[in-house]
Amino acid sequence: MSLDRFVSLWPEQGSHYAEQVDWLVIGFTGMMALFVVPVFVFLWIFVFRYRRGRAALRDHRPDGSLKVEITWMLLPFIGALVLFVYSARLFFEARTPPADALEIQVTAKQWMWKFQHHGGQREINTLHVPAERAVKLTMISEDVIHSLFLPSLRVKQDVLPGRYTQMWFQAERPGTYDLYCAEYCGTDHAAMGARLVVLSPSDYQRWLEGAGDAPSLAAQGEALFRQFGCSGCHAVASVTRAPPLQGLYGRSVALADGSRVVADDAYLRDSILLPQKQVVAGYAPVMPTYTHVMDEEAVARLVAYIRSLADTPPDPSPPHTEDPQ
Ligand code: HEC
Ligand SMILES: [Cu+2]
Repeated sequence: MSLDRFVSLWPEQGSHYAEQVDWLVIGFTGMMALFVVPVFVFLWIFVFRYRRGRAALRDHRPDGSLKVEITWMLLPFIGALVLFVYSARLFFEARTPPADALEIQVTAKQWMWKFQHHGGQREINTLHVPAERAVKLTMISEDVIHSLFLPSLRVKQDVLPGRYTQMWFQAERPGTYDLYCAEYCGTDHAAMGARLVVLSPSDYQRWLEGAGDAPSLAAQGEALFRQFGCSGCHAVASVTRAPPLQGLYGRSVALADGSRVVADDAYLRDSILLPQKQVVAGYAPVMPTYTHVMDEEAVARLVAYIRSLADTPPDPSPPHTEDPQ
């Protein structure tokens, strides 16, 4: 293991975003140097030229120059503004995953990383992704706060218990990159590392096929939906009145307290684990909580299943008709 792994002036750049972040750091450092270096240069010149006992001309001190003062205020202001605009752009880019990003679900726990792919493939402490493709991670913790850090891609995001957080990146070149936990999370925090394996698109396709033929995440969710008795209430013909879940994802839902909320991943998760938190308008708050019954990975599968129903039209009547799909 070389020193380069710990201290590196030019760390590996795994994405276009990483290059831009580095330019921001270089730009900032450069601008600071532009301010600091002249101050110290003149400081030392004057210290020597005008020190006590030295025969120097001390008359005709200038007592102000508007031009100089305006210049030294305006130039740093413009410089800071340029950096601000550049970094704000990067900030928005980092927080706006492209709509067609490949979605991967991440569950962190002391002290490991678990990944679930859309197709149902699961991995622990290794994550395979394709190169040249935006990848969006939806992350949650089963215990304390962790933080997923991919130094070569210059992205890092806290992973919290009880709340989904998201992060996206697009690795440009195949290779293996380090993945760290960047939030102290207990005894084995330092060992909570993983590998990000970036494959060429065709290798990635091959990997997906070779990684076992588990049913897709949504299909696994559908199985849980029956196993946990959700269908007993949510199926069209059920006795208990519960809202149909077809076409729910992405829609705006009216709640019993008069507010509205968009049914995104976080809303679906909370509906399953904390059903009393947001009760749908017009329904009795009779749904049981599943907090101690299923783990976050299972919830993520159910969310994937309900998402897959997004394109199914909400059609509660007439009962006893099977869904065409
Ligand atoms: C005892 C009947 C019952 C069971 C079992 C049940 N639910 Fe519900 N569910 C309801 C009712 C009633 C509502 C509407 C009131 C509310 O929001 O709590 C609801 C609301 C929801 C919502 C929000 C729907 C919307 O339109 O916004 C989701 C999502 C949901 N349930 C998913 C599930 C899942 C997943 C399971 C199984 C793990 C499940 N439910 C089990 C009765 C049930
Ligand atoms: Cu951790």
